[in-house]
Amino acid sequence: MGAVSDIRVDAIVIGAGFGGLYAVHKLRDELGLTVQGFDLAGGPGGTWWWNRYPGARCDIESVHYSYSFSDEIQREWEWSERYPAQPEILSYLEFCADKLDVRKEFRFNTRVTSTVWDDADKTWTVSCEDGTTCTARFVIAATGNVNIPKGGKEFAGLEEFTGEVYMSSRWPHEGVDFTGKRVGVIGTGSTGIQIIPVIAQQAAQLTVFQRTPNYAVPLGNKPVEPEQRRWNADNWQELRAHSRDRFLGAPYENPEPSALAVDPDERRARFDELWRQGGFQFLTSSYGDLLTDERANDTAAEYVRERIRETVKDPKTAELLCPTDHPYGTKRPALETDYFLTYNRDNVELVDVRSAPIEQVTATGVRTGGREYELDVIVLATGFDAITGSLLNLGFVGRDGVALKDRWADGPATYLGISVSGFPNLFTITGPQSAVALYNNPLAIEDHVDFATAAIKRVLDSGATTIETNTDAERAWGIEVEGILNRTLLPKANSWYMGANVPGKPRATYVFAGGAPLYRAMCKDVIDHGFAGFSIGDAPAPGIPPMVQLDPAVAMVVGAMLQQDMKPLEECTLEETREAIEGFAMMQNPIPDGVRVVETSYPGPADERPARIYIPSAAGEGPLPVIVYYHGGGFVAGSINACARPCGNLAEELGAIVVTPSYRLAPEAPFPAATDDTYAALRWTAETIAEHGGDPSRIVVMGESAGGQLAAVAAQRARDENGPELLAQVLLYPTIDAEAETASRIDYAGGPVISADAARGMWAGYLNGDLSQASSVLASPNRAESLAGLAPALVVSCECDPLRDEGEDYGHALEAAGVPTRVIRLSGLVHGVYNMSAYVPKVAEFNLCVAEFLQPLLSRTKVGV
Ligand code: N01
Repeated sequence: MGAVSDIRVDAIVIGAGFGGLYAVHKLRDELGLTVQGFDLAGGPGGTWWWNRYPGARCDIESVHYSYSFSDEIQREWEWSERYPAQPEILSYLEFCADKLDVRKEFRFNTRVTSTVWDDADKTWTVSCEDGTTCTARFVIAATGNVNIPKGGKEFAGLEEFTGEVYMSSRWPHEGVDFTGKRVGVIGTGSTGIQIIPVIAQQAAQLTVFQRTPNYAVPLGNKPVEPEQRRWNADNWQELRAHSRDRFLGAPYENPEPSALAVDPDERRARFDELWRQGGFQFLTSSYGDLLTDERANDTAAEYVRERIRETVKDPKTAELLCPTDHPYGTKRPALETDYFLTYNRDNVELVDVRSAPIEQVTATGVRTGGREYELDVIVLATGFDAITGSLLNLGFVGRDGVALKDRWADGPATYLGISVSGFPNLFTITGPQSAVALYNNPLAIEDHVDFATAAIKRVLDSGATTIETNTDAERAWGIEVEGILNRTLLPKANSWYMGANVPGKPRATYVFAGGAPLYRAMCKDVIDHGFAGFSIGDAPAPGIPPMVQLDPAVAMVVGAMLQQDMKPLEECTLEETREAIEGFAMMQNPIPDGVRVVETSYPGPADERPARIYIPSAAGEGPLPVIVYYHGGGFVAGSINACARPCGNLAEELGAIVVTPSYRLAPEAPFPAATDDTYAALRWTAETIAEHGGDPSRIVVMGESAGGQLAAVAAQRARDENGPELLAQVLLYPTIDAEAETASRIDYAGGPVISADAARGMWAGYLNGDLSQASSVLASPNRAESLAGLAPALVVSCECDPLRDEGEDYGHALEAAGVPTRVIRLSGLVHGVYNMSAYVPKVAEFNLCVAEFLQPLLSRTKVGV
């Protein structure tokens, strides 16, 4: 394209890597827009155009590190190695650019200097160093995350050095000949680990200046045989299936839940196997708690250290190479080919610049620790002003003249990592706070470009000119992303993930660490709720969607469920539903030591039924209050086993005896079997609990979910039939009415965790398909003629629960009827969460609410919370 000074198009795309090429294709070929692309590089390729250093190679398998949107591209391109080297990826991207015929839309060798919003015209104007300006309604910034090198600013005297200086990411196209030279490499991140073994083979002497030793696992690269190459290209769909359902966006085997739950031999065997196999699977397919539990992480970290000590002959060098100051995987995991072996070569020396930082680059070398290392060449592999650097470099100025660099002075604030309030019509592809860095990039990029083009289409279809997020959405997203990050060990390292690798850069939340499936589910929820959190034109923005309201710990549980390919409950068979509900036991804190468990039974109306009694360690100080607890499970599932751990904890935390009766489940035993059993159990408890040290005059009936409904009904039966007199009723997110038509059943129709449809299905099972039975007060306690005279009630609801409102409405109706009642809503929580105590710290608030509520009622014995 010739020199153009003033261009006007529909959309501007900045960057010609994976993101930019695909964005131009989508905008031009699917939306029919005119597009102008810019890139400082001399051609397509993005990071792979710049990073030509020897050894540069991707460490996600070639068949996974490629576009997935085009069947044609997938079939026509064959990869020659398991892990592609830079020249092959560059050729691939050139091939894609030609195939999509998008080169012609780009101006290469063009530096963008500013990108400014005109609020009157509702357009962006990009200005370039060569004088070109370009105006468009939409801008897609596809500038990548690691492309602004830190350079040599941190090394005093570098400009005095008389030898050659190279930056890994600005490597000369003609290559560098190190033969016979004394070379110094600074930096041992992913780049250093790749470049060092290659330079060592050529140079006369290689000195590696290491500040932080890095964990590295074998890459396991190998050529792909021609026949296999063809097969891979032809069968890409099979090969890549489930990629987007896995944490890293590659179809790796799911990990075992915990490194601490297996014995050391088994764990070692698993690590051995994955070590032999090579690749990211050592992290992603070993144990699911490596990035969340430091003790679990230590097992992997120590394994890597052992392998380093085994490989590196000189014990001092080996020790220096062993990382100890950050957990494994908290800096971007590196993968290596002969990296540690390289330190056994006579021409390689490792220098610790942590204990003695580089003092000065002199005319002839590097001075550190009082010694000068004479060098002919210095290679800087010191990393990047990552994630935000490339965006800030584009000189964005948004609405009201606010510069992005000022907005982000304390760290980035975004919505989904793709949008910034005050910067309308701008989409940042894999921007800060998106699944950037922890999601296989080509797929992450495709997702973002798809999101951006869907948003642009929505704007155009609606006749509006702008789409913009707002500060509420940014705040919600910021809390979510930071909360998730803080549930991981990532903040324990000074990495570029944390903004901690560049002096003066704010340490903040730059990455979404919840994995690809969770991130995708959140973005989908935004779209499904009408681009929730975005205003299109003058229309008010729909509020934050359920997935973005989640407590971060709950969000991580939901993410784990998505990775396990768990079916939604409404699609499960009865057996699958029961299995899933029993599976919740894995997510609960264990029963505290000291709680005594008595297995017993009670006479139900149809049969003798099992029951369990939990007696807290404080027992013996006099008769204790008693909680009769009914498990949840939608009347069709659940058991006294599935709720054993919550009940044990409840007993200990409240200093109360907890009785859990089993009850008959539908559909085998439909309505009213469950209420008949649970009421019988209540009466039996009142008659017999004194034998176990319980006080029959202080009985609380309590239940969770469907168990909450059974508790509410039992409280009514105790009032209306033969007692007992109750101290209180505690209803945890109860379902109250099969036919409830509440706002929460609409707003949270899709859950997460339980959907309104799943709840309806369970009710249908309980009522034997006969919804007319819902009018019975034994099914719908809210339909009682009067609620007066019932036991004081506590209703604890979860914000993100389709059944939230019916429970709260029942609480308010009790209150209106004169029953002392408290209704407490716990924000960010979901239905069923009481059974997730091991993963969701906020679950502790349930028992705190119960204790606080019961305290004044239990005047005779102190509740031991
Ligand atoms: O950069 P880094 P990178 N004095 O920031 C050291 C991608 N990538 O280019 O850890 C002394 O990770 C610094 O030390 P420390 C990938 O996402 C992918 O290696 O800060 N040392 C560290 O050792 C990767 O994560 C691939 O103490 C200094 C190193 O320089 C990202 O790019 C390959 C220093 C920088 O490591 C960046 O990797 C390559 C100083 N003043 C890269 N300043 C693949 O796909 C910095 N260091 C395989």
